[in-house]
Amino acid sequence: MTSNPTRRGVLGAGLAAGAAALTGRGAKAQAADPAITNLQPWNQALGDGVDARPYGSPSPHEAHVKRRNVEWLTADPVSSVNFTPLHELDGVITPNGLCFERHHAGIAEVDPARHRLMINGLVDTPLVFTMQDIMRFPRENRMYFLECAANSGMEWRGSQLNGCQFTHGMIHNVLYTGVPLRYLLEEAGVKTNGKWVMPEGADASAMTRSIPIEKAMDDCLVAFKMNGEALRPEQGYPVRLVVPGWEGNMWVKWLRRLEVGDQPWHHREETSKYTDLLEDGSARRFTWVMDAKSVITNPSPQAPITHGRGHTVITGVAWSGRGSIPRVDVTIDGGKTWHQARMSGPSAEKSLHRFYYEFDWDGGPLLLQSRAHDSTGYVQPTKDQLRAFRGENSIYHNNGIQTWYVNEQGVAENVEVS
Ligand SMILES: Nc1nc2c(c(=O)[nH]1)N[C@H]1C(S)=C(S)[C@@H](COP(=O)(O)O)O[C@H]1N2
Ligand SMILES: [Mo]
Repeated sequence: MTSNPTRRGVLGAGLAAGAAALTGRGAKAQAADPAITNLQPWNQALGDGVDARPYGSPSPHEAHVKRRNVEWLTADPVSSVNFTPLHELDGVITPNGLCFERHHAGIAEVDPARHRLMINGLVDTPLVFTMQDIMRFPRENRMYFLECAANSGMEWRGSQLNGCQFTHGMIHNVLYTGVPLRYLLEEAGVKTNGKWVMPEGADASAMTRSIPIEKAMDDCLVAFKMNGEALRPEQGYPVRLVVPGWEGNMWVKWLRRLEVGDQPWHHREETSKYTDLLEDGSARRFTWVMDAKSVITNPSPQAPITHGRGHTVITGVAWSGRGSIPRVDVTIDGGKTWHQARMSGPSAEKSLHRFYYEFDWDGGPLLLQSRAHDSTGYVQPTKDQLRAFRGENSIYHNNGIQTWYVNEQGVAENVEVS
């Protein structure tokens, strides 16, 4: 392994003595750098006071860090999707303002005082909760990824979109505060023939999905906070369903009703779109769990290597709907040799994990890939392995290994190797 994360120079101190060790990371011997010798505007004037920014926002220098959509992907921006800028983020939490959005009828602007959550169907006592009622149940804090089943869906037939924001950005990872769905269902009393739960949204699409009662009683949350603050309107304010590890479509936003039934309902969405086509033209109707997946976020097409050869940090994210990610492998030569990446940050079930691989770039072309292993022992497949049993007609559940080609200039491109 060329990587040696313990070989650590101290930037800004002992430059002469440390020069040899530091050159690989780009630090220069002390010189007349105007960034050091000149006074900067921020050195010379008082800044804003504490009353200027009652709700803070990022530095203007970070204005390029934003959700983006792909205009040709959908007919209009109301029933559409935008993408999380994964290549601009680090750690495992997605900041609230950067969580990708997927709406079928735009963002519902709900007044929490007039919002109600109803439970009906096969229950002993149909109930109606106000937001205040919901918040009187014991709540829990849990971190989960939400991935749209269509994430990477444009890549089934070959590499298409040039950036991990677009190939993998239909995912976000949030610390939710919410009430276990089980508590609300138990309050209503599910009848013995109640086998399915249908959540319904309060937006104009009135989205519904069928969830088996076992999952509803297991780890689902009725969540009202994300990363400590109220849900954003884009993410379902004031309340959304959290269905850990399962496809994003089931995580109904602006949740207004939970119906309990004895069989799954027929939904427009799931039957027409959220169904996986197989090679022989048949469809598998229920694919709920998101299998293990990973992607290198840096370098990547929107985040080239700009520092030249020498010490280089590769990083990315990995996740699994079936558990945690104990291990990620990284290759820089298209899979000839694999290196075990370094994991850093919390390792929670059904949540994003962060990995790093540090190496000395010789300036030659690279073929970068990452491969996730989850806690069940499952290993992320190649795209060819996936196509072998799912065919090329699929759209959903593409968890194949992603390749970035990096040229001598450090420019990265979405490619496929086989
Ligand atoms: N009420 C409602 N819930 C919804 C949707 C919707 O359009 N309406 N879209 C679903 C889909 S397809 C996905 S992938 C996720 C996206 O959640 P997000 O917008 O927080 O990223 O919400 C799901 N819940
Ligand atoms: Mo979705």
